[in-house]
Amino acid sequence: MKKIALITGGSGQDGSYLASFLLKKNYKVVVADRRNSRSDNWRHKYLDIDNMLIYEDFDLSDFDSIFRIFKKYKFSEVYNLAAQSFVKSSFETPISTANVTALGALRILEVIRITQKKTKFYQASSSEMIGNTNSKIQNENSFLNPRSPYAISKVFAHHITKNYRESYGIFACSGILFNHESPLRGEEFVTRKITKGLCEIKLKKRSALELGNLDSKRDWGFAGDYVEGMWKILQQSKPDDFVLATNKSCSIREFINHACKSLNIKIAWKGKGLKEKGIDLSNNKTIIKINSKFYRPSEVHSLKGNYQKAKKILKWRPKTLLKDLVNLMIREDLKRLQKNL
Ligand code: NDP
Ligand code: GDR
Repeated sequence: MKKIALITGGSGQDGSYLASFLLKKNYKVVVADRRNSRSDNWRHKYLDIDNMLIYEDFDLSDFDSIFRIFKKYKFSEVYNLAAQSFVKSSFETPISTANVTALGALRILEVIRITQKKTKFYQASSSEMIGNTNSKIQNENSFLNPRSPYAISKVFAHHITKNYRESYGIFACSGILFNHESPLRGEEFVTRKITKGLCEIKLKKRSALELGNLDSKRDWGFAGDYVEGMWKILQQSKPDDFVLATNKSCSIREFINHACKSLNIKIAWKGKGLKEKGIDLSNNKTIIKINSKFYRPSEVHSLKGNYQKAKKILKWRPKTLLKDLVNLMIREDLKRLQKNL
């Protein structure tokens, strides 16, 4: 009998890589999403898996739609990846973010408790829960000081997952994942905004790119590596929570430097704060400008994850170096732009 996995948010970046990974492991994969999320299905087409998945319409804010899917299939594993996942938007839509990102996890856990207590549950927890911290490197035991409605919603989902594990014996786990990127990253997130924007500048399709705070530091890995960690978390004999990260971090400015190097653009930085500019030394043109509209009301300044527990117990490690990740994202963005995709 094939194992059946449910992926909520299966049309997003992680959901797409996870679906591809689970298909290779011979799972039957059910992708649950809002229908509009897959109108062009570009991520599944990119991975060539769009004909191999079962699609179910659902909304994480709607208990009935979750219940209906659980009545139709008996799941071995459920990966709850659906969320309003853009931190900046959560300041503008805090209530709907909490409804989906916080209560959505509880809705699924309730359905599992009522209907399929043996189903294993994975919650997509986030390093944003740790928020601002005095420690240079963070792990599963770090103090949580979330800085956005998104991060606070993830803290609720994280704790309720632990509570259902402890109260009802459900195999419920959280992966506390630090930022992970790929050519399938949404264009609103800073890495993809940078790789796509700089490729457009290189191809003379735009003159400059506007960004917000360049000083914040993130620990960036490759999404394709992280979905393997998600699966490994659910294959253990005991349910537990794990950090997946790279143990390295760099600022947004340094990420831009990597991307410029990949495109053979020589960039120099001038000015500070809102007046800072990135200048293309080949023609003296400003290619990076700062716009205060991309700043957040409260920022997470620096994150770097310690993945020792995952290394020891899951035998997981990140395989892709940041430089290779940037090169991959640039290569794919150039290809798409040249084909006008
Ligand atoms: P994406 O934003 O790419 O994917 C999230 C998916 O959730 C989208 O397909 C989205 O669909 C769907 N979704 C949003 N709201 C609802 C809803 N009400 N009902 C059903 N589906 C909904 O995120 P990622 O793939 O990058 O991340 C996956 C998960 O991991 C998220 O929960 C994120 O918060 C978390 N995470 C991500 C990290 C990262 O660096 N990528 C790090 C740590 C945690 P739509 O297109 O319609 O909005
Ligand atoms: P993050 O990712 O908030 O870490 O959440 P994002 O790429 O949005 O921001 C990273 C940092 O870049 C700064 N920044 C900008 N960000 C965006 N999006 N656009 C800009 O123009 C810009 N300029 C500077 C931000 O201020 C921030 O400091 C991601 C999401 O995937 C979450 O769902 C996930 O939980 C965390 O990673 C871990």
